[in-house]
Amino acid sequence: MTIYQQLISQSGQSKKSLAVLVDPDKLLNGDVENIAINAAKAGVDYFFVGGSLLVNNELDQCIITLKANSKIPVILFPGNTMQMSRNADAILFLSLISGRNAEMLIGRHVIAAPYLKQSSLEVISCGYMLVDSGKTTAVQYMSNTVPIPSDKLDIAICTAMAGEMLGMKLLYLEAGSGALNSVPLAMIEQVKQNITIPLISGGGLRTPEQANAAAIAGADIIVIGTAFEKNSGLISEMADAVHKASKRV
Ligand code: 1GP
Repeated sequence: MTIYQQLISQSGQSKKSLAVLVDPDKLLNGDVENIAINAAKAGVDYFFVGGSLLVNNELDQCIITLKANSKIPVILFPGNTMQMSRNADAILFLSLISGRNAEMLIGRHVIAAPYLKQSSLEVISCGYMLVDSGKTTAVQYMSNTVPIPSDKLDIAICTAMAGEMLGMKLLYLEAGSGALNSVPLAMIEQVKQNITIPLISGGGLRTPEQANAAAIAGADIIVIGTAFEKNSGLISEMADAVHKASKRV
């Protein structure tokens, strides 16, 4: 089964997943090892690996360490075309559909396509929607795009609908790593009600209660990174909070 087939099957059964975001620049190799061990114990579903700007060339080592210490699938979550690695299992092929920067909508993808074609990475197209979070985030600055205002639910809904109609396999509602405010629950709820593909959400989720609420609102995958950078012991509580939002059938 491919990772995407697994995602579709879980979303169809209203099973919620936790993805731990690992930014190789923010962690030492020992920290990555701890995260992998704690995540495996906690039953974490996915690792997302990447960052808005990586300067330390630690991406491959980070993935190797995650894989050496767990069987959790590693999905690239690239901030740019430098962040590709054959050691990962899959890549979120992100098109920044909330913005109007052609490079982020299709330009970088043209550059990445031949590499991806030759690799064995599973390529999963993903409509990436940046939502205003109260301050300028790294992704907003680096992508040179304007986020969707957090109170404009109609814009978020129509953007998500257009993304699905264009053939995106996933949608990602993103407040940005370390966001002041996470994506409003009403926005997650409304977007989910208007699409049929799985929904990812993350950015600024710091407590198990917040993660649980975002999953109940409709996110199929909750992504958390910053909260684990200082305390990887929090992973098991967060995983429980997300998993318990699954509907019992
Ligand atoms: C960023 O949504 C993720 O793309 C995770 O954000 O680091 O704030 O948890 P945090």
